[in-house]
Amino acid sequence: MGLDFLGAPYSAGIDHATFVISPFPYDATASYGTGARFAPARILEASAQLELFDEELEECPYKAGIHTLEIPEVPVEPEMARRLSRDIARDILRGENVPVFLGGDHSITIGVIQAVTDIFEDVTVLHLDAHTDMRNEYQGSPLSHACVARRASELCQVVQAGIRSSSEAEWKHLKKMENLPVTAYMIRQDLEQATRKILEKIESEKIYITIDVDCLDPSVMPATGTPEPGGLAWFELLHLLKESIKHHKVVGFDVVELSPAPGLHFPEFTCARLVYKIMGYIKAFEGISPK
Ligand SMILES: [Mn+2]
Repeated sequence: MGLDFLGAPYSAGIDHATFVISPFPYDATASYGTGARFAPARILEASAQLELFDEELEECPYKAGIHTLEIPEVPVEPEMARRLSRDIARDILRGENVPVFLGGDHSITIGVIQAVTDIFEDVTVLHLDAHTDMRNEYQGSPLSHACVARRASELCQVVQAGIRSSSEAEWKHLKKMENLPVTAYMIRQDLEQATRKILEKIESEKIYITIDVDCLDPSVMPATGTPEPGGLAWFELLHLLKESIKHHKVVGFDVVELSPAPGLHFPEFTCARLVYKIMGYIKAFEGISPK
């Protein structure tokens, strides 16, 4: 039996969906804590506990239509996994729906962004993460989770926020490209100014949002492979997302790198809530009505 986001009674058929949830259980490239392959099922299970009404928006975002795909068998081999995430994303985008990928480690985003940039000429990736992920290759692989932003930057503009961990080589590369990130420290110092900076940097109308949950502070999100202290608070993240979504058209998004911890429920619930908040913002600001 399949798992539906929010549970079967609130799921829409694919023909009536705005959002198509694509669980993608893959973590073969994780380098430190693994277990992200278990995250999609945990997030879907937790989502059944969500309140359907969003009190901030005063509406029920699920009415935009949410369809959940079956959890696929993902090949371990990185190139095959990349192709599968690309093909799934392409099918969803061709159906004029918004893909919502649930990782999995961050490498799953590489294929998705390939599909996005194949279909949309002008799109910016908004990348929320503790890490720059700008390595050209990592542990011998150009498809590692540590290379996601680098691969994306070869295809389109990448705007990074929440960063607080980078190698010297990655930082030098970003500096040379005149594309230094909006750091977690900048966000904590002045949220409004940091938000304006992100919006100023984004050059296109369309955005794809990729959220490594380690952008959040470990006190908010302890269950992730590579936690870094000093991350975003919940409302800081929501504020950045809300303003970005208000001013741009979101063509898809993903939430990756949850690594469920036994006995600790709240991280997967937090991910489910995050996904639902983003859907709510998209529905509210883009004026999506039920199909
Ligand atoms: Mn990260």
